[in-house]
Amino acid sequence: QPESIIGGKSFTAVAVNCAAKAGEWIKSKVGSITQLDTKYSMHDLVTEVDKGAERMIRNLILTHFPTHSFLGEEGVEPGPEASAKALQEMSESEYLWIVDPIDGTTNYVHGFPFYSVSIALAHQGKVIVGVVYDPSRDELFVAERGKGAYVHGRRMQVAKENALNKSLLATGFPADQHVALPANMKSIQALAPKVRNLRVAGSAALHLAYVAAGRLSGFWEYNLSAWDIAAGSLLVEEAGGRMSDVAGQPFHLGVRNVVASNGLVHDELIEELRVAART
Ligand code: 2AM
Ligand code: CA
Ligand code: CA
Ligand code: CA
Repeated sequence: QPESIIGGKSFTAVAVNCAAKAGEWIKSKVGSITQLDTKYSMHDLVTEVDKGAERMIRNLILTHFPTHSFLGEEGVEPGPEASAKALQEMSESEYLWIVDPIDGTTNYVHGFPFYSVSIALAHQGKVIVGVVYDPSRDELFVAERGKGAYVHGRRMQVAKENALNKSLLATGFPADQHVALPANMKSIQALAPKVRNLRVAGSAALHLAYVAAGRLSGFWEYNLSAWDIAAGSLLVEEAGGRMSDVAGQPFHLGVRNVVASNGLVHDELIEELRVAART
């Protein structure tokens, strides 16, 4: 891992430090949640650990960079358009930190060890630093724009599979039971016979990190928010992969229906999702 990627007091060093500290604290609280609330729907959980971790990260970041803006999942009004609204409000920010303190809260609450801390820094709307930390496995995924993506110092590269029938893919079950969930059930039904297998492991940020690491050839999910995907999108791009929306249009932080891949299976995946949506 080149010195520059986490050297000194750089943005990346602060992001890594926050993710490690918050992750360690989150992990120490596994099994001792005292307050479990629902937010927008019964599928939308939040604990005191989500809120405490976000506060910890926010304080650390703003201590280092008091002029920067901060967008965290637990700092906005919940709802389907929460992320779009916040991005709109913060569109003037030169430096914007985008944080999901626990991505995979449902897993966390149930002791299923697949959740992550996601921290990204965007400069004029473009992600320049992305860190995803998996406390259960102590895996730290780090990317800096133009400098590659690393897992614990080892350079990551996306998977080499060039067809869906040789690919392991992941997706997510959206919380919206009316439109997005039925739509993705159709996609799953269409894709399942065409791929080697599918996983739905419950953390979008970690799924993206796994695409970057070459453990998955692709991932798609509907109704995501900026904090789910900001850090992971840079991991994927810097590992040589491709990000887009579900129609194959260019990725940006406002995209909600996200497709990520190793690049080689991207068009095939988009085409299958398009066909599934028409049936
Ligand atoms: P979370 O754990 O931070 O809420 C799993 O499919 C993905 O969906 C996770 O990234 C999870 O993030 C997110 N998710 C869970 N509940 C959600 C909801 N009600 N609305 C939007 N995204 C949600
Ligand atoms: Ca949530
Ligand atoms: Ca999330
Ligand atoms: Ca979260």
